[in-house]
Parts: sequence; C-alpha cells; structure tokens
Amino acid sequence: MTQLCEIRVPDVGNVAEIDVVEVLIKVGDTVEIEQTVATLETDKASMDLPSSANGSVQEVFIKPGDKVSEGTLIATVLVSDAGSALTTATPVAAEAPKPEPVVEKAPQPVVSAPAPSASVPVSAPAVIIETSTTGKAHASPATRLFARELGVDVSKITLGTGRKGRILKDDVKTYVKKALTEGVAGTGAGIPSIPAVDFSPFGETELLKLSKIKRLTGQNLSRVWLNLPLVTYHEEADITEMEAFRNSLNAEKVKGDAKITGLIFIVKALVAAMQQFPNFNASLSPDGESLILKKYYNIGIAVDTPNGLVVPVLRNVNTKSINELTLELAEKSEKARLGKLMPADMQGGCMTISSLGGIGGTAFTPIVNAPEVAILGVTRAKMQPVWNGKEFIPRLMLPLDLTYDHRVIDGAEGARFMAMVKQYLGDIRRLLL
Ligand code: CAO
Repeated sequence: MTQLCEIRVPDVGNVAEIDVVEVLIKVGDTVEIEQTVATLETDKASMDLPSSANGSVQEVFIKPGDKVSEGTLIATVLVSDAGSALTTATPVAAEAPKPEPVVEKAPQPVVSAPAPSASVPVSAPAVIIETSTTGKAHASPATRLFARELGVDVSKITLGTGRKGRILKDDVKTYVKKALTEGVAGTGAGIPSIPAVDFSPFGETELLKLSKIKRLTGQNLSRVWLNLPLVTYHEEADITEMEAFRNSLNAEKVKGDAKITGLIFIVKALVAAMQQFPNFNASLSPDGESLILKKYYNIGIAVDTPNGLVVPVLRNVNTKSINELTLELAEKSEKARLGKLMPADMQGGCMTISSLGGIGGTAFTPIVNAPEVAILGVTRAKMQPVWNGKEFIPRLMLPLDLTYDHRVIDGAEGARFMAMVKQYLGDIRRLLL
C-alpha cells in the first residue's frame, strides 16, 4: 500500500524566518529516513533537515533563497510501505488539495493534516550551531562544528569549493593553513601587512640581501613582539664608586690582560637580584599555566657583529669570579664577531643584557629574548649633578631599562627588582653578602 507523506519544517524555536540555503533533493529522487533534504539557516544557526520517510520524492516546494518557518511544507514523498515512514511523517489525506509552492513569504500549504509537530523527524535538527557574525556562509552543521573546534569563524571564509560555493571541511583546513602560514591567529583576526612601495620614482635603489642572522633575529623579534605583553621600566644607578673600583683594578693589569668592563659588574648585580626574585629566572610553561623556575643562572649578552646581533651565554654566573667572567665575555664576544660561536654557546640563557653603553644613548626599550621573561638594557653612563640634601654633587649615573613579560612580572615586582639591581651597583660590596 502506498501513501503520500509530507516533510515539513519542524519546531525550531521562536524563529520567524529561516533561509533555505540549499535543497538537496529533486522530484524522482529516492530518499531515506534521516537523509538530509535541505539546509536551513537563521541569522544565528544552521541546520540540516532530515527526511522523515523512505520513498520517492513527488514534489519539492522550496528552493534556495526562500524563507520558511515552522510547519512549512518542504516536500512530499511517496512511501510504498507503511513501515517506511516515521510515525512523525504526515500522511496526506486522499482528498487534500495540492499544496502551493513556497514563495518569498511562505504561504501555508493546503493540506489535510497541517499539524507542524507531526512532520518533525525523530532526529530533528539536533545540530544547531551558532555563527559569530551574519550566518550567511553556506556550510553544513558538521562543517560549522569543525570550524568552531578550530576557532575559525566560517563567515570569514568567502568562498567554498562545494556546490554553489558551499563551504566544506577542506575549505576550513585550507583557511587555517593559510592563516598559520601568514602568522595570523586562527580566529580570523589578521594583521594587515605593509603594502609594497615602488621607490623608483624617487631615485636610485639597490637590493641588499639580509644576512641569515638578521632574518632569523627578525622573525624571532616579531614573534615576541606579537606574543608577549611587554613593559619597559627605566631606572638609574649611581656607579661612581663601582667605576672607581673598576679603574683601580684595571690599573693593576699588565699589557695583554683583558680589561674589566662595567658590564661584568652589571652581570653580577643582575644575578644577585635574580636570586632574590625567582620570577625573573623563569619561563612560562607552553600552556601558560605554570612558571618553570630555573635553579641555574646563565646570562645572555647581546653582541653586535658585522652579520647582525648574536647572544652568547655566560653560564653559572653565580659560581664565577669577576676575572673569570671578564675572560669568558672577551672570548665569547670575539668568537661572536668572527662568526665562530657554536649553537651551544648561545643556548640556555635565563635573562639577557643588551648594552649600548659603549656607543651612547639615554634609554631604549629592548625586546625580551623569549622564553626568557625579562631583558636588561644599558645605555651610556653620564656624570650628573645629584642633590644629596645639602648640595649638588657630581655622580656617575648609569641608565638602565628593564623590559619584562607582564604575564609573569607585575609592575611593582619589576620596580623592586630594579631597586635591588641599583642597590648592588651603587655599592658592590653588597655582592659579597
Ligand atoms: N657607559 C659608559 N661607557 C661605557 C658603557 C656605559 N654604559 N659601557 C661600555 N662603556 C665603555 C667601556 O668602558 C669601553 O670604554 P674604554 O674603551 O675606555 O674601556 C667602551 O665603552 C667600549 O666598551 P665595549 O662595548 O667594548 O665593552 P662592554 O663590555 O661594555 O660591551 C659588548 C661588550 C659585547 C656588549 C659590546 O661590545 C656590544 O656588542 N654591544 C652592543 C650590543 C647590542 O647591539 N645591543 C643591541 C641589542 S638590540 O638590537
């Protein structure tokens, strides 16, 4: 015994107008229960509409672009066996007039048993997935779910490779790959690139290839700049006494000895402060939920070389004397300038110092050498009049710039840390305590 059954839009909540995005059946098709017959979409959701009967499609009443609502007739299906329709499928009464096709404002089709709930399939659109913007992208709920799991807003994918521009899972994958290649977060929040400029109208130019070190350093610095919330704090240390001591030590040196530079005292003062502020001798775990506290004290020194910036590391600074560190720095900076540093010479740093003091400067904002959490910048010491409460006295003041990862270091902690570095440099006898 054959029977004509209707497929209608089920109860979809209080949504007045639902867009028909895609119709997946045509007259003469054989459909099975649960097979998707159409994709519907509201401003916030998308749903696959499954068939509630096994049989052959007699008539289809909707087309893409139509607006439908709960109860709208989608199609009629001729069912040859009574068991081939869900109990929810609505049999059409013999005398029922032929329903009108849906137009812009869906008219109620004339059927004998229009109860909307009767045509709701058992597995009524279980997957209703929100889109973050207009919801106009054409994608199945499964694709939307996949996109959402990857943090992709499907509305950002402008054209799908499926039928009629439908977005497929492969389109989502392609989008993510492209976003990663371009260094853009999968959320779709892209960083606008700097447009190329033709300089030829302004004069002669020459193309100079960047050295490998410069290219790698550039990539690393951009990564850090984009990933770390950086704060730079400025301080001044009175190094008058320290400098007098350093000069007296150097006066004792004989020809050929490595001269002690102020940088070595700064290295020592920094490590002494790190021992009291363990957060500065740490790295954030990859999941961003813990701090990896280091029990060793290795300091990287940024060295300017003809090929670009390199950072050899002075290891176990806390166990070495000023003389030992002086020799090690002289050796490593020479190797750096000759391009002879081994990768191991540049690994394992806990914090870095970038000193421009030999060149000049009053302040700058160095960029943290991640996964380290802080870097100390040094510029040129200058004799300055300092008020001692009674009079101005000449003091040698050293400008210091501390940049830190604000996810790990609080502002007050940064200021206290620098007060300690300043105290050590102001009175280096304290390094013995
Ligand atoms: N204030 C005043 N004078 C300073 C000084 C400071 N803060 N720092 C160094 N000087 C003096 C030194 O005492 C030395 O003077 P003398 O020749 O009279 O003894 C002179 O400047 C040269 O010092 P130096 O730079 O050779 O030695 P250093 O130990 O201070 O630094 C090194 C070593 C390797 C850090 C340095 O040579 C270097 O390469 N600096 C550049 C680092 C850099 O590029 N940073 C930028 C990174 S971000 O792009």
